[in-house]
Amino acid sequence: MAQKVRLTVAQALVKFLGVQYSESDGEQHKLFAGCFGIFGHGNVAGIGQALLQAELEQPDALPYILGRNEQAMVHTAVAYARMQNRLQTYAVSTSVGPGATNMLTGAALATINRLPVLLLPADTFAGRSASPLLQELELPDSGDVTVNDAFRPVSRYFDRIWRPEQLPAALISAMRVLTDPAETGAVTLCFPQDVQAEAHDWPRSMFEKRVWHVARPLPETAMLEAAAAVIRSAKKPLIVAGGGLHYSRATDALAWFCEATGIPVGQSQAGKGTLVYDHPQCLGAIGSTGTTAANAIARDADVVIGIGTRYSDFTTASRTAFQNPDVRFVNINVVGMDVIKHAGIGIQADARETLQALLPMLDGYSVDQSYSRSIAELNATWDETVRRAYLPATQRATDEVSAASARSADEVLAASARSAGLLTQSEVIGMVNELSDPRDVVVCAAGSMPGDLHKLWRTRDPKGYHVEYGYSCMGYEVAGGLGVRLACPDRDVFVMVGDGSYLMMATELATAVQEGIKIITVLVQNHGYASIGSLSESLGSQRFGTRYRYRNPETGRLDGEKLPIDLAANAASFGLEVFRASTAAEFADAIKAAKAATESVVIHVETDPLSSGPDSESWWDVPVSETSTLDSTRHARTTYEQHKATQRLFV
Ligand SMILES: Cc1ncc(C[n+]2csc(CCOP(=O)(O)OP(=O)(O)O)c2C)c(N)n1
Ligand SMILES: [Mg+2]
Repeated sequence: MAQKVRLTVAQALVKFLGVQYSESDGEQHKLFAGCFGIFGHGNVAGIGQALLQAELEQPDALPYILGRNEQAMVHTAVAYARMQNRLQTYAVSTSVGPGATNMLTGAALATINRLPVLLLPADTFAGRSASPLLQELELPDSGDVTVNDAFRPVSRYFDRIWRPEQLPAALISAMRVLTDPAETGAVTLCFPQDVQAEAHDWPRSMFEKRVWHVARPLPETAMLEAAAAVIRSAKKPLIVAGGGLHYSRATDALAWFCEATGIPVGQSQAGKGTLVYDHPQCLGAIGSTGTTAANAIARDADVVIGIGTRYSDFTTASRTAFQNPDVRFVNINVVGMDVIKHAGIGIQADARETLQALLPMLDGYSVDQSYSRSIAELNATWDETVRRAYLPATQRATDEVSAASARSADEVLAASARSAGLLTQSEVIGMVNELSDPRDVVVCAAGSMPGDLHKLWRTRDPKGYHVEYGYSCMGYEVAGGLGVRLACPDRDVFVMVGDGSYLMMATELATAVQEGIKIITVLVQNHGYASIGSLSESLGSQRFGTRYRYRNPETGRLDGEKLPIDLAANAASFGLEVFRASTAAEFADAIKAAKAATESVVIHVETDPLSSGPDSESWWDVPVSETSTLDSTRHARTTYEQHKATQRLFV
């Protein structure tokens, strides 16, 4: 057999991707479930031809899916990778210019969330025979810069295949980074249009099945001992659980560790589900959108054990969550830059391996009974808060009046009158939670829902909660939901999307219809940005520019009537079944019908934008103007300065 095989660069790329596998715990997975794409002149003849040839000759090697928006295709791939614990992803092929740069936001999202995705933007001619091309960036001072160079800071590996000979080395480097737990993120390989179509003689070995082992770096004994000594000294320890625990598949190890030691767990957005909501050591969400239980424990904790967390500002309440003057940190993470955070004792290793090695070293250690009792009490209080938040607004009002912590009856009645007829967002979340199956997945990314879901969603399965909050990107929701469902066709996927996010990118509903992929989209209409509106109000900016209203000819401002936009009709235009729910009963019926459906469904529900979820007793650092002509801003600045004074840097 000839040692060489003659193929174009694009054909070689597609053939290579089809035989890559990841391996973890002895199990192999196809690294690329397929390739998303949108064709333009930059990729239609090269990579497009190669994908066509592959579809006809080997349909399962790298199935092609046509998306509607390049950014959205990256979201879908990333959501899929997250559900598959980073062992599988998709490639995404685009044209040159705008098709390529449309992926930049997706690339940043992947890299920030540390999720693998292979981006294949086309690039302008290596040979420059016809420059400047349609959509080519021309710079007077450099000849080798294209718009694709913008991918460099948001990619964990970036390469441009100027010559066919470069391809094998570039592909090997790309696969290594995609399957490296510490380095993974967006990997970008740019393919100049002319090079894609160029033929070359490739070594046959390049197209043999290749298995990429996903490493579990082991902890060093000395660091384990140092960590064990600190934990043993702790009276009020707390674990901060991040997404790394999921990717390491360490959730069982975490449960054993907590049960043996009694150490409670607060969860970041990515770490939610690492313990199920009713596990005795689960304090739920921590930080700016946390539960009062997790935040009370965090305030006094003397040892904080961060596992697989980046300690984002939301997780640490902008570094105000931990107020014990003697607090110390132990950080377990595969990523070096996370291990050193908060001047912690760092174990740069796999979470599961580390928990398994650490547990015997803590033999005989347990938190004392009074600490366990206060954990149980705090959890019971929060559970009651959630129960009340799930109630219909009117019922909640009466319920709250009778509760010991009730505000004045007048206030409660005013609140319920204001929201008369409209469901509250907490109620909507509660109904979705109660009417979904434990293994179903809730998906969200931006707006007021991520915070409410973080606090209120009762996660009953480790993978049942999927909120993208590394980049909190409006428009992720529908596209991400598609990726989740592709990864888990046996779970229903509830995409919770605000009207703002829906308007930004609902396009992949078309892809869902095209592919017959079922997602249940709960479209929460509140006529603008409830999230940024309430943030704006709290910062003295009076909800400026956060409502979807007509420009008022009398005031010249955006304070006219509500826009008549009908998003339910818009959703129906995709060829989907749409339910309009305005009462709790209608909403419940719609969820039941959606569960029974075999195709994608949209549930349109209008909610009260002014009714917010329960308080986290926490803070988020968003600086307020130091000087202002507005009273609202001056008051907010005073409050800001009070909070700012409690920030602790731990250097
Ligand atoms: C792409 C993008 N642009 C802007 C923002 C800032 N932002 C965060 S939430 C939000 C409003 C979201 O509105 P909607 O989806 O209606 O949710 P709601 O706030 O009403 O719950 C904005 C503009 C963002 N997160 N992502
Ligand atoms: Mg909204």
